[in-house]
Amino acid sequence: MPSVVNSHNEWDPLEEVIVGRVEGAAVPPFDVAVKANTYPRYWDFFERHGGEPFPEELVRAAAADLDELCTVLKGEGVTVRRPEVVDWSRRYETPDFASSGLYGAMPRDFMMVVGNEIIEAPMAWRSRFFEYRAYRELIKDYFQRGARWTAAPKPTMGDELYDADYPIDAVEERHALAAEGRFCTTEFEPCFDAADFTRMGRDIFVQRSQVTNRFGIEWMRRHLGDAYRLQVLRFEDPNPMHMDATFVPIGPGRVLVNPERPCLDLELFRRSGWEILTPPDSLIPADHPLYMSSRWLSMNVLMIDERRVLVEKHEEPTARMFEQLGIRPIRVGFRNFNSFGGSFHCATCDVRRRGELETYFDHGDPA
Ligand code: DAV
Repeated sequence: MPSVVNSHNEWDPLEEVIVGRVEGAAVPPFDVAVKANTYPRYWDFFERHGGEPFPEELVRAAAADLDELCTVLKGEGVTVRRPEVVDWSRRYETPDFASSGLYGAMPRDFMMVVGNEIIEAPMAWRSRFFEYRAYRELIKDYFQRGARWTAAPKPTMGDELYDADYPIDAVEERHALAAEGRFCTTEFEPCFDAADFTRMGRDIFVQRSQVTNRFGIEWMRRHLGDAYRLQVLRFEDPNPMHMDATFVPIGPGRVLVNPERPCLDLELFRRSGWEILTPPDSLIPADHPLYMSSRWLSMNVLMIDERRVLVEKHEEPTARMFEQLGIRPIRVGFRNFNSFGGSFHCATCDVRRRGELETYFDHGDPA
């Protein structure tokens, strides 16, 4: 009997998926880590509204986008599950810090499925410390039906996890710091968001980012053990947070690479005969609110299988690229949701894809 939780890569036929919920979303209190990953244009908004619920009309419109996504997924034969609705504006205090929450809109950030195991990420933003609360009912159910369940070590998220000298206001300086591997999180304790990882069978890739430190990567490496190779990829990106608008596999042997964030470690992909594709620029209008992401959400796609992909309905150049690759784009309106910092890949976590653990790379190992 195949496990109820089974996913080894980003493209096998999708059978069951968790789609996030934006109801109850709150503006995160504006601290170092939030500032390091948001754009100056919105700093005033965070300063004023940190801790408050997100404006109701934005939430309502984004929730409608998610409902439409669920309808489309069901129409494609996929089972859809949803997390709990939580009031994320509630304040909390631990022995190490005080904050309020963010949302349960991005299951991709919080959980990672590797084979039949669900791994809960420790996260790095204080506003995301309790994000697991939205997913516990779902994960308990998957566990009861046979899945393995691991929660990575909970960080304290005390002051030591954040670099007090990180040049928060000097956005230009971040390029040089990123090249040195320095970001706003320190190596005090492991931290990571699940979206900094991408799964391609026995090979799993990760980036050091503002929210994923080397300690967290090393935890994952040892946890995964010998059956997997976890490899760090480097990008020219001053502000990395999550790999899924930077480096996005769309099938065995094909990966989209963000042209503004060149990958410095493509050798394995080249040697293994992978096609390295440059996606077209996004058509998100310059004045469209994007509180927590860049405009590259156009490449944050979800593969339903190797021949079907979800594409935002205004992103015609992206849809055409997929058509030329022989992949049918399924167009869904998602602009309102985009304002919360993600698109289809962020908003979902594939719990079950029909397929087995395979190797897609030539490691040049002796026969
Ligand atoms: O700004 O390109 C998008 C992904 C966030 N979960 C960006 C990152």
